[in-house]
Amino acid sequence: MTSFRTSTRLAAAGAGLLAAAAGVAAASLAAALFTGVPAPIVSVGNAVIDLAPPALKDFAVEQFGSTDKLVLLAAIFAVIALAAAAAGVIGLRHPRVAIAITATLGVLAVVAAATDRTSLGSAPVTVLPALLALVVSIGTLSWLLSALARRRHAESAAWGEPHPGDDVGADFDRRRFLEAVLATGAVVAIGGIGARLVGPAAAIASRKQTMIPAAADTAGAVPKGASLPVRGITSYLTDNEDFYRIDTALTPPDVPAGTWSLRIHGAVDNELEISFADLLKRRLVERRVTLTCVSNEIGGELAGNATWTGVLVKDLLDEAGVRAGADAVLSTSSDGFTAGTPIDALTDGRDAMIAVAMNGEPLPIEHGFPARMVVPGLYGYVSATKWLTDLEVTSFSEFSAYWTDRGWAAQAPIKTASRIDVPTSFATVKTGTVAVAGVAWAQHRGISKVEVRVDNGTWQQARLATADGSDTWRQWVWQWAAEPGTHTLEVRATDDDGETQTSQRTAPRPDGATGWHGVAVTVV
Ligand SMILES: Nc1nc2c(c(=O)[nH]1)N[C@H]1C(S)=C(S)[C@@H](COP(=O)(O)O)O[C@H]1N2
Ligand SMILES: [Mo]
Repeated sequence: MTSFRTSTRLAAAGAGLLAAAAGVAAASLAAALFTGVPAPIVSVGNAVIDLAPPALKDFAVEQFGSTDKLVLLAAIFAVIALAAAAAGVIGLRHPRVAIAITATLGVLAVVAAATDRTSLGSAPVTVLPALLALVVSIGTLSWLLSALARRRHAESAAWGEPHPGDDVGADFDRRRFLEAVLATGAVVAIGGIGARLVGPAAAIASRKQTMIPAAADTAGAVPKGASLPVRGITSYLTDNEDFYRIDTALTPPDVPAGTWSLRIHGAVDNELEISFADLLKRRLVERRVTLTCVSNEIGGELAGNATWTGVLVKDLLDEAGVRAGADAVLSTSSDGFTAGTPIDALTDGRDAMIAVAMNGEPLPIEHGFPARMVVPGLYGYVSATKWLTDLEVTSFSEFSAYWTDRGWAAQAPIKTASRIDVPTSFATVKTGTVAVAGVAWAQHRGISKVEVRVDNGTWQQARLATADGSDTWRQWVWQWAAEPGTHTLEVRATDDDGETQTSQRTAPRPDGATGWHGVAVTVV
């Protein structure tokens, strides 16, 4: 039995890592060169997202919120790195096993690419980058391993078979191996940087050229008094950069406006196919609407308030002529995500729209460029389809949508919620008057009252900021005469129907969390 020096084993592990990196980088660059084709590593991520048990997904969203995708990608990279390094070390003795491990990773990538719901490429183009990854990583690994092995064999031949315990790899051809490493490193760098530079290139370029005409029906100015002058309170309007992001697309689909169209079909009299230019010619309305994710925990941050510009869904449905009997619209994204929305919510006079702008700019790519739905009063997963391409007028009994397939309710109006922004949990504040403040929302019903209590005492009414319609959140503030000690502060809101938030704590699944938000603070 021969053994290898640690340095040889490290070199072999490095060879494995490098070979995998070369495959991933080359494939990412190849994918970036085609519009709408995800990198294989992204397809693997999308497969994990779709296959993961709902409980794991809930956990990921709860723990990592809008950064869940980075965490997932990091985890996938870590798994590949471990397998690749192991393949390198095993390859010192068993090159065929090393190739088999690498091939297995490659085949998984090919399968993930072939079944990626987010891919917009034709079938052969979609799997091309993954096939490239397979070929490049196997080729590179064989090459690097042979560079490691060559000198060894040369020496064995010169000095005869190694004796048990000999360190045969001690003197592998460092120069040749180093050359191979450098050459592979160059491939990794060029591929990696190239893929970064190209990105969702078509959509980015298209977004730069997109001009959204002024809305015929504007939102008007934000009422004076809708923003309270309290330090640390959530700002009334959310900047695009700060807006929470939740979706199942590991990288946003690359959809240029020029090739985009919206199909409206199903139980309608006239099927419509509307280009982006045609959509912009219709009557544009501008509205402030607060979006909320059903996964938001009590006190959570998965809500944001923006000014949206778009075409009312009702106008488009009127144009198409909805037939009697339909009770739902199934919206589909270019990335395969689907949502089922009650027709009532789209036609009862609320400002449900196909949005093309967010806070005065074309939709950011991550928020649905070129077009998405926005429906006041419903959680995002049943209404706010991004990268929207298809509306089918149908019935709830006829389909199940992406998240209803995974244990979430088919219908999900937003539940009344309130949050204490300041003081933050476990903050230390000074004795005296302390502003306790935050936001409350009950979209499309409106907030009529917010109350705060200290240490389970009597409920005290907070001052509400000026209302800005019923579809947005509302800031509130209560001046607390804080006395030394540790205290708990709790908040509850009442909507315009007179319903007060229940104290009963429930988890987000299946249709939104309930319970009161509380913070513990120390007064000194
Ligand atoms: N295509 C697509 N649209 C989607 C989703 C998605 O996963 N894919 N997620 C929905 C959910 S769960 C929410 S809460 C909102 C979030 O919108 P935002 O990311 O712009 O905040 O988008 C909705 N639209
Ligand atoms: Mo969501």
